[in-house]
Amino acid sequence: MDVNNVNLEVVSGMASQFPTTGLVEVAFAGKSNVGKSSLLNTMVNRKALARTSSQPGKTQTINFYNVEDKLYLVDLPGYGYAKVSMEERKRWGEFIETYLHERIQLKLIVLLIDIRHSPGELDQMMYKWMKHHGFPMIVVATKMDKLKRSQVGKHIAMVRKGLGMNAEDICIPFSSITKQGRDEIWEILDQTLSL
Ligand SMILES: Nc1nc2c(ncn2[C@@H]2O[C@H](COP(=O)(O)OP(=O)(O)O)[C@@H](O)[C@H]2O)c(=O)[nH]1
Ligand SMILES: [Mg+2]
Repeated sequence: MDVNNVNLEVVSGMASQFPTTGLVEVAFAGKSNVGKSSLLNTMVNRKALARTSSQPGKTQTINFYNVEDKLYLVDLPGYGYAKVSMEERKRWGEFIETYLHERIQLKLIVLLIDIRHSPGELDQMMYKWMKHHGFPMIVVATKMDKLKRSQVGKHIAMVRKGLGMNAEDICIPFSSITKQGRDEIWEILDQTLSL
């Protein structure tokens, strides 16, 4: 898709603030600092629309980016940030769960995993939980520019195995630096959403 118009339409801290336009949605989930905001920016050809941070754990809101009045890209708060209290963690879990369960317009979840490391326990939990509930999802393995090209295949296999992905499940290597993987992800969105 050609993206010219995109804007952060809704920043929500509670479900009553979610948009009511009915546009289809694609949500980005993953550990804090895995590269969700960077992926979002790359998808819409913007440098700093979604704010990226080298300090993890900042975003606790669910942010809806309106793309061409055709869909929302939805930036979910990252999980696994050590310096949050149990109380905050619980609130985070409930908020995300509410979002995932309530949105009938949610057509695809993109789960981000850092290509350099084996998926952690929280990644595995997230993946299993989403699979269990039957959400359509793909995995994007971020920061592939940090690996030698010759290492990419091995690391994708590691991510797939770590999450217990089936052969037909999709896992795309991606870099927000080189933009590798961007077109492939858009192709999947175009197909899934019939844009
Ligand atoms: N080398 C490299 N760094 C990345 C990539 N994606 C994100 N980063 C960096 O990782 C940090 C966290 O990225 P961010 O998008 O804010 O992660 P978020 O917390 O998941 O939204 C930032 O310093 C980004 O510049 C990537 O593909 N390659
Ligand atoms: Mg972010």
